[in-house]
Amino acid sequence: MDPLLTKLGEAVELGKVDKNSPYPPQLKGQDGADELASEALANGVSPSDVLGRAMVPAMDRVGQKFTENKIFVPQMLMSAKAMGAAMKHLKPFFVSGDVKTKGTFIIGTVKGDLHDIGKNLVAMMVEGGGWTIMDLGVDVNEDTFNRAVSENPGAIVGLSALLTTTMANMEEIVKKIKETNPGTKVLVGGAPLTDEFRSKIGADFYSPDPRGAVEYLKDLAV
Ligand code: B1M
Repeated sequence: MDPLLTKLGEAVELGKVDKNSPYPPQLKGQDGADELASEALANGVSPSDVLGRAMVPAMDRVGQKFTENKIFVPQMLMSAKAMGAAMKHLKPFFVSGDVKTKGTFIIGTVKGDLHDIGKNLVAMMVEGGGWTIMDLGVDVNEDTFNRAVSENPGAIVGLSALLTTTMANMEEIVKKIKETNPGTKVLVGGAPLTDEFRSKIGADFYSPDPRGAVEYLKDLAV
């Protein structure tokens, strides 16, 4: 693997945001995720390799260490921050400059859930697919989703959840959207979800990754 990708993976895993960040002490003065992602892209490494071979596996390692009680929430937060610093360099590659005409995609992480990295990636890729994005952020309840749908007739909705506890909240949100705005298509995703769960809660489509979301939306473009 490209040594820059190895270093980037380590920076994300250890939560080294940029060169100036003092954390973690053992990487003091060294490039962080910010510089390493920028350098890898400038050297011609593809954005999908930067994401798929360095950043996402690093977050998996973070999750694994958290499960094993080797790290705790503050370290996870630093890794998320480092991931965000690297992601900002990827955005221009995933988002085209095309006029956005395909419709509006409303996306949010459901109530109770603060994980936004996967949601942001989906938003970025869907935007790159030519959609106007309305990002409602994290911890979004059914009323906020509903208001956004009512104000944007015909919009498609995307719900993200990363916790087994918060994925249960999707059911209520889907129900409310479908009751108030019948015919609205709702797409769901996030690590703990399955298509069986999607079917149980009455959502229209489940995608395990941003690519599947983009493909699904292609068929719904106005
Ligand atoms: Co949290 N966390 N976390 N966390 N965290 C997980 C999810 C966990 C699996 C870690 C673990 O135990 N191994 C675990 C969940 C266990 C479970 O429920 N099964 C967990 C836990 C327990 C918690 C807390 C409860 C910890 C605590 O406080 N004791 C707490 C909950 C806070 C809350 O939300 N209320 C918590 C907090 C946090 C931080 C805030 C510290 C931080 C999030 C920061 C942020 O997002 N800004 C954090 C992090 C970083 C993680 C891990 C390490 C990484 C998540 C991530 O960003 N992955 C995570 C472990 C892991 O995932 N391996 C973990 C990278 C991202 C690209 O992948 O988000 O899966 P992902 O998105 C993917 C797909 O899922 C999909 O596409 C994306 C790209 O491929 N996708 C969609 C996502 N949304 C989609 C929507 C779609 C379609 C596809 O359509 C609409």
